[in-house]
Amino acid sequence: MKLIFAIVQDQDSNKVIKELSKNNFQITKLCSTGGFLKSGNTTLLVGTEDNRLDLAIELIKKNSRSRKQLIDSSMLPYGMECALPGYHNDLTPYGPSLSTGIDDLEVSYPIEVIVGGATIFVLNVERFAKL
Ligand code: 2BA
Repeated sequence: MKLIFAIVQDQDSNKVIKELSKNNFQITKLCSTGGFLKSGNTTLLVGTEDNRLDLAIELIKKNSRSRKQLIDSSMLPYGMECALPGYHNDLTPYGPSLSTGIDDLEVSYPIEVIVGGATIFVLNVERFAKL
């Protein structure tokens, strides 16, 4: 038996749950928060027999979309924007901070992040019981 942890966007969660349920998967829905964007997402726990694992993953994949999200650079830890894919200095003409000689003036700008489809982890289940 396997346990799937599927992290999906809140907007997709109802559709994913509906399709999994239609196919007789049992699901536990948890409200979760992404560590990077610090915004809500949904984590689904799905316990399944090994021979139905691929079907579950296919249904999760089919019903999860990736989306662009804009975040403010000031929300990132200092220097983190350089690690983002697509980061170029010319997008940020003043850099993350501008030295004024008096105080450091923070200049913030929008950063585009692509979130999802779904992030999944599959674990082997040692024991499953309903007591
Ligand atoms: P968040 O941590 O809020 O991340 C949202 C999106 O931000 C990620 O989308 C990714 O595109 C970007 N991102 C995250 N960390 C980054 C970093 N250090 N540098 C640059 N960009 C970064 P997804 O990869 O689709 O992940 C969506 C959500 O799935 C994540 O939300 C997190 O809750 C979960 N997740 C993804 N990978 C995970 C992992 N290895 N372990 C645990 N949770 C994970």
